[in-house]
Amino acid sequence: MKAAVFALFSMLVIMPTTAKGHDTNADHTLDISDVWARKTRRTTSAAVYLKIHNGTETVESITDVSSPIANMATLHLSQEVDGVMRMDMQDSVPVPVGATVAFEPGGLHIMLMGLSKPLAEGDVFPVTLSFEQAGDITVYVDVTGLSGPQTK
Ligand SMILES: [Cu+2]
Repeated sequence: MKAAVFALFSMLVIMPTTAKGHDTNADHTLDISDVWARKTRRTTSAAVYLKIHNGTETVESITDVSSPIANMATLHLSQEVDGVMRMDMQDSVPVPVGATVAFEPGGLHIMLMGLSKPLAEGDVFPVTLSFEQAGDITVYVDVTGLSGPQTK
């Protein structure tokens, strides 16, 4: 079971390499990359981060998110308001043509509530993003240590 999930994840890692070269505009696709979440000690909540590049010729917007490992998934935006950090639920997140929208710590994230188990480093689990035009796209989340992805 775990091997099957990992195989799917490997496919996902390979796909973006075939779609390299956004400059050429050869790929008219939504490119979702760098999908990760920090490990958690509890099952209360987790935040998922990723990048979305809109290589299509239509304005996109994420209207919904879900994951089989969470009771609830929502689009959240962390921001500082009057010196206090707060999280606001977003009904949708626009992804303009040619733009890359980054979900990253301190900003946009997918908030998962009520996990079926704590996230352990090395886990891989699916999250589905619903786009206004492209429909549902499922990506696989790579669970990292507390310091996030090691890119160096
Ligand atoms: Cu949140």
